[in-house]
Amino acid sequence: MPDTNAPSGLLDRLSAILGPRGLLTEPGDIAPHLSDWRGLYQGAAFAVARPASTEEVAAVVKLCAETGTPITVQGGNTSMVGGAVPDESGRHLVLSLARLNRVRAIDTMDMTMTVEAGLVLKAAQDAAEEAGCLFPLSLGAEGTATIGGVLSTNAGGNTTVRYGNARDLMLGLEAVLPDGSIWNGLRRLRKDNTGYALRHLLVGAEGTLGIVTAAVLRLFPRPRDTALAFIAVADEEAALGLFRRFRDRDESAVRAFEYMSGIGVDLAVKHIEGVTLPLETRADHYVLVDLASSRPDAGLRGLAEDVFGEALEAGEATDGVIAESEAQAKKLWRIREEHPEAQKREGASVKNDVSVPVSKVPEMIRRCSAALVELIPGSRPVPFGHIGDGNIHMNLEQPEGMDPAAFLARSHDIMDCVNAIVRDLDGSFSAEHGIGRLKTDMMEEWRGGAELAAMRAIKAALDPKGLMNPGKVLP
Ligand code: 2HG
Ligand code: ZN
Repeated sequence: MPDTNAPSGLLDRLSAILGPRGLLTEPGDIAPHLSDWRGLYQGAAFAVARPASTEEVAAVVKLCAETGTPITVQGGNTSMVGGAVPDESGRHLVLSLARLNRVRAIDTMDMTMTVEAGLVLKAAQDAAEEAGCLFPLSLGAEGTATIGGVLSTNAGGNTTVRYGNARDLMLGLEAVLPDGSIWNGLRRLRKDNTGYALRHLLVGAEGTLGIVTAAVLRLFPRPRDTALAFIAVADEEAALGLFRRFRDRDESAVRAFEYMSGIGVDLAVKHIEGVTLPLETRADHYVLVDLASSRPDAGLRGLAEDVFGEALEAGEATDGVIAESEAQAKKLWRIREEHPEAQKREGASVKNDVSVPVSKVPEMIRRCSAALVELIPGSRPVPFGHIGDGNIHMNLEQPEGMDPAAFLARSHDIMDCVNAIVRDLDGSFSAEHGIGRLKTDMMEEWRGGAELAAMRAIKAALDPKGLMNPGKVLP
């Protein structure tokens, strides 16, 4: 085999470990692994390894450690921050976990599920459902994103308000460390205070400290009563006020509480087939309230009607609809879930995945929107997202008619503009999408000093050769 950018003889040795199905070297086969969904990066790699077992992952990593070969780890390649694509050098091996996708075990007494890293999130949800349980992590990319990816980025998504982030849904991990050793930490314990929590170090490390190969996930009782409301609200404060009303009435029932701006919904209606406004008149602000309980007699529809009525009376809500069926609930969710796709179709947009304390969300949205329009006249702020946990996608759509490339050239100004306000409000410049490649240059300013020094020390201790996902997370 020709050794392009690979160290001499490496491809043959990889091929011996992985077999013909496990190694891609043809440019056409490799291509889909080199660019990201947003189209921000176009990388290069000499091959894509597709191991089918943890032992094969370990053998590949060992060989890379021996030959000084950088590895880019890839799950479903749905990163919003270029976290899963290699750089342009062509020296990287892409290691895809796609074939490591088995459900190893489900235990409905322990309420755990042991699954491999390449299992698609939706498949994990389905497996839990088949066992009569719920795996609650839910996000737009769930049909493609994998368990290894959502853990490595500590993904949040729509249900953080109720179930926490990916980290909170994980009890144990199996991983291949940068020297090629296999760490089996697949413990399904609710209590396990035994030194440093290595599992929590790997969650959110974006593959820079090792490769997650399997995990023990927490399961929950499946919902037996649900209700979904799409409500137009007076303004950002009213959106938060409504959240408070639901939370105060029954905190455990709120499975998701999402905010959408008028323009975000307009774009979804404009660009996405089958998405329509379920209300008679357009509003500037909407929320989607998703209620669920494992109690069949929870009376959630009644609760939704009561709280909606109270909010109407108080002038917080101006209009709304409560889903009459599962099909209608799905349709209402689509208005929210199609936001990213609709923004993409409208033109160039810059994403700002930020979080602030929940109480400060209205101020953040208002200040950022005003500052962005001042920065780029005619640009269109499209804030939307997980208001119940303080994570808003403070995105900016290009002005109509502007050259997309000229708009994208301002990306860093746009992000800086939002970040300055978010910082003033004690927030974070990356809420749920991670750092990847896009935000490494923000780490010094936001996490510099003792925190970044400790991160660097950890990286140097576990991955002294710097071969695991180089160029990601750390500046
Ligand atoms: C979502 O909440 C995702 O839909 C994507 O986190 C957000 O496109 C975005 O900015
Ligand atoms: Zn999101």
